[in-house]
Amino acid sequence: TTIATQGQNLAFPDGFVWGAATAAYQIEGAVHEDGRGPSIWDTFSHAPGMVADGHTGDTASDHYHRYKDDVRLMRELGLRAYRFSVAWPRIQPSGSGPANAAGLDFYERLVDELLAADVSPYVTLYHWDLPQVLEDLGGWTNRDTAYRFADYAHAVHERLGDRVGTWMTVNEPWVAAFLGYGIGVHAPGRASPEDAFRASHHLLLAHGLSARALREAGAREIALTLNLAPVVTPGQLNDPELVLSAEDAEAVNRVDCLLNRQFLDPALRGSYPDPVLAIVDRIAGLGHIHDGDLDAISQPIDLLGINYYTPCVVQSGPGEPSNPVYPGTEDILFSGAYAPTTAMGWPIVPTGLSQLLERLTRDYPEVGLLVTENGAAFDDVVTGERVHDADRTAFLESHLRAAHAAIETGTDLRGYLVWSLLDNFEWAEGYHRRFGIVHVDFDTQRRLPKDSALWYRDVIEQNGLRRERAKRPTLEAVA
Ligand code: PNW
Repeated sequence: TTIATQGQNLAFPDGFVWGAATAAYQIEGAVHEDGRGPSIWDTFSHAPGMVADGHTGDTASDHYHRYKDDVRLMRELGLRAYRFSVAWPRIQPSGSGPANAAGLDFYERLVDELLAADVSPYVTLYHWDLPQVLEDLGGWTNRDTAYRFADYAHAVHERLGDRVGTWMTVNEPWVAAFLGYGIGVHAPGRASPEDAFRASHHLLLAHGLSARALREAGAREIALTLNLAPVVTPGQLNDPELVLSAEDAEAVNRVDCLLNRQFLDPALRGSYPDPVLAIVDRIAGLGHIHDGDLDAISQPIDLLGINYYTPCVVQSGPGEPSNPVYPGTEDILFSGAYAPTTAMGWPIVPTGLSQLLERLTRDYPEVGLLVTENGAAFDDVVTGERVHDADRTAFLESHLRAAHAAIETGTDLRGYLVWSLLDNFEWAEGYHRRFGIVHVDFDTQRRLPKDSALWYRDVIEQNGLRRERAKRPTLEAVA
């Protein structure tokens, strides 16, 4: 059968990078193997009450043992790139000192398997699994952690640099700092706005110091990956041209500074925006921002990685309750359900992606852009040998159309990576939230490509979207 999709045929630029993404703690399992040390996510997930139903990453999607099957799936889907993260505690079990050869061996095997399958490895160096020993010394609130991170980055590059072209330093420092240290719903589970701002700066410093080390070692392409979102009022969702009251404009700007520009400006312009400095000064003081830090943080980078899921909707007026994830916004109201949502409760707003890409192009024109994560959790149902996840396909298609619209207006978008290749450990939600385009049965570890994966395979093969889909066979499950 052919499946009709809406709208026109859309071709993407030649060489557009189609791929998918994962992260070490979310898929690997094998937490005690080959000398891996504990990370803050082992500690956090094993602490009672922190993750839904007490789920942990002990086994996860068992990718550590099944990476060959997983790479075969990637080849069958035609992925050109695979973004994965290296687990710091596999490389330095206690966060510093000589590299653990067995840990590096695993990633070397994975990279070689990817290259043999003609899939380019895109390596993230930090996707939230800080070695527990470093947390015991203060974690990201300790400036020294940034220096330890640069050493670790250097060690990974030394082994894989001849085969890996694209290096992503730190994934989503906002989430790591404000969910991990600010409100404690992520590891390490601390709830202190002051700690969050210190952690945030040190994560940026870790980015800058590691970018410098990677550059000196000859890395080809260096990126920072941020969770970014357009910040708008409820009225602007329907009418982007709406003129805001002075109070709403100030509320929008303040939240935009905390969520987006707190990271974009230091990395790409070498400065913090004034509203951020004012809030940091009031809550944490500025003593942790040393002379020279912003020079280190603003190392030239080649790519900005964008993780986009949903916009951030705010207006002036007392927050009820105020949103502690954004310290210094007690007088701002955050809104939730203004559009149909995914299983995460995140409203689906594809135009947010085109808006975001166009804004980045306007305000930070120097850096190339790559969507490093976009995707959705839905309550998938396995029916026989299929998962008919039409909702996920619609989500991905609408966001690709938005990405294409931004390209047409001049955005230098180099590629698009779906979050995620596989169903996996969704942090505080455990295994209850499925983001994969490939279904994982967590009892048997069987992989079954969902309909969205088959659709994505066609998109990649066509280098874009077509009105009609060709008739092609489904993919076999992998036991
Ligand atoms: C990202 N928020 O996390 C991560 O990079 C992935 O590891 C994760 O699985 C994916 O998105 C889906 O959640 C986020 O609360 C977690 O704004 C939380 C937020 C944003 C991103």
